[in-house]
This record gives sequence, structure tokens and C-alpha cells, in this order.
Amino acid sequence: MEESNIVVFGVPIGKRFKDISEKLRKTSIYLEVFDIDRKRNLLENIKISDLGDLEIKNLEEIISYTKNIVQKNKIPLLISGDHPTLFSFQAFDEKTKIISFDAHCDLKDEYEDEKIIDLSTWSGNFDSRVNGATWLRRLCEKIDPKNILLLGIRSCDEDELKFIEDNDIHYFTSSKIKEDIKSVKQKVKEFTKNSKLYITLDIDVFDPSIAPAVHHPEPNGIFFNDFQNLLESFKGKLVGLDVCCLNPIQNNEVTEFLVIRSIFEILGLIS
Ligand SMILES: [Mn+2]
Repeated sequence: MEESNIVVFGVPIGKRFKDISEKLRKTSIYLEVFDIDRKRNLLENIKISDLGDLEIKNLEEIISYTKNIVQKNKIPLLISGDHPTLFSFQAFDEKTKIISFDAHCDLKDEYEDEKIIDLSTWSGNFDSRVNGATWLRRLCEKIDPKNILLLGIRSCDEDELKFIEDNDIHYFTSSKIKEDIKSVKQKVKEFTKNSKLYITLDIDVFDPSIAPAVHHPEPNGIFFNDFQNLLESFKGKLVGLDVCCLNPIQNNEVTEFLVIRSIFEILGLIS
């Protein structure tokens, strides 16, 4: 912990959390950290400590855990079944920008559906004001929406789009990213320049053909080279990240490998 600059911990929210944390930790051993194309070790200068999985009684505890790590000048990396971001992001100062890689906007005002995961699954209560489809809308009640950038969205309703436009939330759909990467990169560069950045990576941002192990496999997602391309244009300072929404499939570890490699790519921004 003392020597590390990245501190990993699991946040037990969303479905099948134990499966997810176990699978990701296991898979992380099997990937090379050297990238032959760029001839560099993505984790050079990175020292990771792993606190294991949290035991929490209420979601507010995620804030204090994250804050504790931030105060030690270390970067928290949260592994979770669903977005812990409504809470973890509150550990950072108000100028920090948030970049969400996600197929979904998660900006619904209310949503009740058995397929949508209650963030507090252990309590058994379903709160349609705070869940996997509404968390970013709730966060917008606490932060300046102009500090939000959505990348790779393709599942959105009229109300969410109106909210995005009314609040000047920045966004690029997956189609736009794939069709016009050059201008998207330029704009991402401007958004991230001289800023502190928090990344939340919902693995369903990727095309289902390369990331089948998700709850909501939305067609027409981005591919890995699009992800690498986007990261290349990040100019700010990474201060925190979370990775969520894996839904492991038996005898198919394609998505787990993609998750780990994606984490290495993000950490490569620091090293
Ligand atoms: Mn999603």
C-alpha cells in the first residue's frame, strides 16, 4: 500500500459481484503488460496494491473508502458489478471531469425493470431513484453536468437526449466515433486538456462481438482500436477509475481478457 500508486478494491454492488471480482483477479495474471506495437510496458512505473473486496453496509461508505486513497495521493481503481461512480466520484474535487465509456446514457430520471440492477442488491430494496439506469442523472444533481463526457453511447431515449442537450453534457455516439475518429479525438483532447480525469468504464461500451459477457449487449459498439484511439487523445491527469458491468459466461473468457487489457491501457496513460 505504501509503495503503490494504484489501489484496487472491489465494490460489492450489482449482480454476481463475487464471480466478477474472482474472474478478473484470476485473468489479470495471464496478460502481457508489454505492447509490441508501441514497444513499451504499459505498467511501467505502476505499482498496484489490492485491498480485496469491501464489506460495506451502505453505499455512502464507498465515498469514504475512495477519499481515503485519494488523500494519500494514490489512484483508486474500483472493480464492481454495477457503477459505483455516483459515490466514488464524490471523493474528488469539484473541478474533476468524468468520462463515461458506456453503451447507455444512464441518465433516466426513474427506471424500474427487473433487468436493471438495483445498486444496493444486498438490502433487497429496489430504489428506482438510484440504480444502474439513473445513477448519472443523480450525479448531475451534485456536479456540473458540463464536466461529463459520454463516449460510445447508442442506447438512449428522448428524455435522456433532451436532458443531455439542456445541460450541455458532451457526448459522442459509437457511430460517430467509428465514422469520424479524427474530429472526435480533437474534441476529446480539448475536453481533457489541463483537467483531472475520472474514468468509468462500463464494459458494454464495446461491441457485443468482442464483449459478449455483459448484461445488455447493445449492437453497434466500439472496437478495441477505437478505445485505444480515444485514450490516445486524453490530455489530462487520471485521478481515478472504475470498471463495471461484466456478466461472466461459462467457458468463454473473451470479455475478461478485454477488461484486463482495457485497464492496462488506461493505466498506460499514467506510466
Ligand atoms: Mn451500460
